[in-house]
Amino acid sequence: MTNFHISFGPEVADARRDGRPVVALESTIVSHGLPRPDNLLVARRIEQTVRDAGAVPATIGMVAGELIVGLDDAQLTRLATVDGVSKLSVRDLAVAAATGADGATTVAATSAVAAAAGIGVFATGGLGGVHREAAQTFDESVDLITLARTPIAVVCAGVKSILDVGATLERLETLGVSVVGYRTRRFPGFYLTDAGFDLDWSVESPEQVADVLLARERQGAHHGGLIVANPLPTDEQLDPALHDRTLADGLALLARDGVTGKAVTPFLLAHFHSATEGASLAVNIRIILRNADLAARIAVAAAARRS
Ligand code: PSU
Ligand code: MN
Repeated sequence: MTNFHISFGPEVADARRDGRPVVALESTIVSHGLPRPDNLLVARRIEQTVRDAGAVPATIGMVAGELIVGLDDAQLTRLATVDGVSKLSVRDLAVAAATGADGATTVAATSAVAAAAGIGVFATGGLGGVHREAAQTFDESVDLITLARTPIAVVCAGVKSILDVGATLERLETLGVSVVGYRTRRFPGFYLTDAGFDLDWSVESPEQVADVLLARERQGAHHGGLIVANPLPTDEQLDPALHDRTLADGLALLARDGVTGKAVTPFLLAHFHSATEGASLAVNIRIILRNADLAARIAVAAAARRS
């Protein structure tokens, strides 16, 4: 009989016991966001980046119905290479566990599981958000609503530029999710350094983010997420003209092929990777590695505040 709890990888279990810094990582980018065979190599590099900055990586996912915080290399390999890995949001977790599924966790599911496991910092590429045409399709990522009620800091490069960024920022405000720019007052657009919107706050160092987390705990008045928006330097972003062309083509293909629901995000990301002949993939990888490094330094600073 399965026990349906969270299982911890040995490295993460030790770190939790000793109060050492841990960074949660998602598996949907590995199974559904990045093309094979780069996905597995990148997944390992993300973990190594977290280690190099002094924290323990906890990649979260489900293997044969077992929800794991801290996948080992064999489990990570399975989620990166096997066909039929489900994309798991929060609502899918229990069904997937009870049916013995293999699954990759989205930002929403990873945040919820990480917070349940007592992990306070999470690194990803870009959040889900409000899709263009959402007024007709109602397609808004549950990432937003989950962050409204999940106390975790998520380091990301804003939301993917394939989304309606302005509407996403409005929803984050309504939902009470804190948003700070890392050394910027402009909200980043994932592949692009600047999505064209101002932010109210910027933070200047990992220590300052740790101070925000401590203030939230002490105030006890806010129990949602904190988005730390970490833009790419302008000389590392995707060429904006190439970006705009690729996005227009991708949205047209989406309509032509009738892609809807949770297939939309993987479809558009795959379109970018093939249409830009790998340029968007290189940018995507840079984003994730930079976010993993910053998240680790925040986790280290937060652990130092606590000891
Ligand atoms: N950002 C990326 N690549 C991804 C995703 C985000 O750079 O693959 C994934 C995340 O797991 C996020 C999900 O939670 O896409 C959002 O999917 P949806 O739009 O269906 O909610
Ligand atoms: Mn959606």
